[in-house]
Amino acid sequence: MGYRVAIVGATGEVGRTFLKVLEERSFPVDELVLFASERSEGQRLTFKGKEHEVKALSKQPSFRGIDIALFSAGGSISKEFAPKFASDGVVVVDNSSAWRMDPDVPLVVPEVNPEDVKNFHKKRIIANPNCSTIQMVVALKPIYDHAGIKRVVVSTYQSVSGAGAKAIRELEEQTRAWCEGKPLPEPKHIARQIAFNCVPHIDVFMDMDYTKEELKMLNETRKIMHDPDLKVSATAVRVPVFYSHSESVHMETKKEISPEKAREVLSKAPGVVVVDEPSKKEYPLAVNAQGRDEVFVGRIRKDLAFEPGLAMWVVADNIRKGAATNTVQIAELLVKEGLI
Ligand code: NAP
Ligand code: 3JM
Repeated sequence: MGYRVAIVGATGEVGRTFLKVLEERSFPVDELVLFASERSEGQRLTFKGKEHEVKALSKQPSFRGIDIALFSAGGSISKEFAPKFASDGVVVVDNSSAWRMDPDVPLVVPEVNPEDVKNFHKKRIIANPNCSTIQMVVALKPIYDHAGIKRVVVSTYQSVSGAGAKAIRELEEQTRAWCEGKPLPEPKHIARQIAFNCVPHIDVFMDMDYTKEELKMLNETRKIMHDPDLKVSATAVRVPVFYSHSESVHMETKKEISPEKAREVLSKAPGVVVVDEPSKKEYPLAVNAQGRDEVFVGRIRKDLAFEPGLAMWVVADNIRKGAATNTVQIAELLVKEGLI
């Protein structure tokens, strides 16, 4: 038996990756309905060798008959349309930040808190965490279970694809202009010049001069790990990389855990690949994680500031594990648990 699956934001970076991941993982799709803005109406996208026409979301009178909808069209579309889908009987898995902190909406990373998925009945919405949070919690969970974690200090090195298709073009255009010796076009989709630069500004500034992206890493991690006391201090930085986010993660653990033991528990953890042979120049790299679904962890070592503590380097494809793959894994959980 298959499902009637809708994709909202089908023409975007994440939306197109939904199509690939659903196909690769043989998700049981009986029928596919693709939505985007009116700008994309009539565009055709291929799924399993067959073309599907994109519909304008705003022109759709009803969503009845759809079993599950995967959303990636930004927070305001999710806020407006997820409840409409839900009241038409659809289960929504949403990629935006719109619903993540709602106490009636589960926030799920299947390797970390799969049991939460079943608590979606009040709103019929399940939230997919932020890309930077997802890869961090997949790497933290095995250490948390083994030694406990008191606090985390993380700096991110986030690729431009996290800001959508237009930000990818912005890096290309600035780089091309620089190579041709021309003046760089004004930044539009990333706060400042991104070519040959690092920009410590992702999403908007909030309380205490932290960005919303940095506070997502604190609040979402606490919700996913069910630990409101866990302290997370983040600096989120956009770097001139096209795909995959990298993170430097330093943590104070509750009990001593050696780097050898951490390597062992991480090697056995679901969705994690340990790449950690510095003498052979083997450590996780953004260019190697691109197109993969796992979270890569390396540079595992004792932290020199936290006692007891650990430091590590965590890399994953932000559009796949950070967005599309995690969402499809949530849909798979719903199927496995008989919830749709
Ligand atoms: P993108 O490449 O800019 O694509 C945006 C998509 O949203 C396009 O399909 C676009 O359709 C559609 N859209 C925009 N306005 C719309 C409207 N009024 N009605 C219907 N569809 C509309 O962005 P992306 O990288 O795919 O990301 C999309 C969203 O996913 C983000 O805004 C974010 O909320 C979420 N996201 C989450 C993560 C995560 O960490 N889990 C990572 C990346 C993105 P058109 O082509 O017709 O404009
Ligand atoms: C990743 O509403 C918007 O403009 C989307 C902003 C956005 C988000 C978000 O806040 O939903 C872009 C890229 C995310 C995210 O995953 O939090």
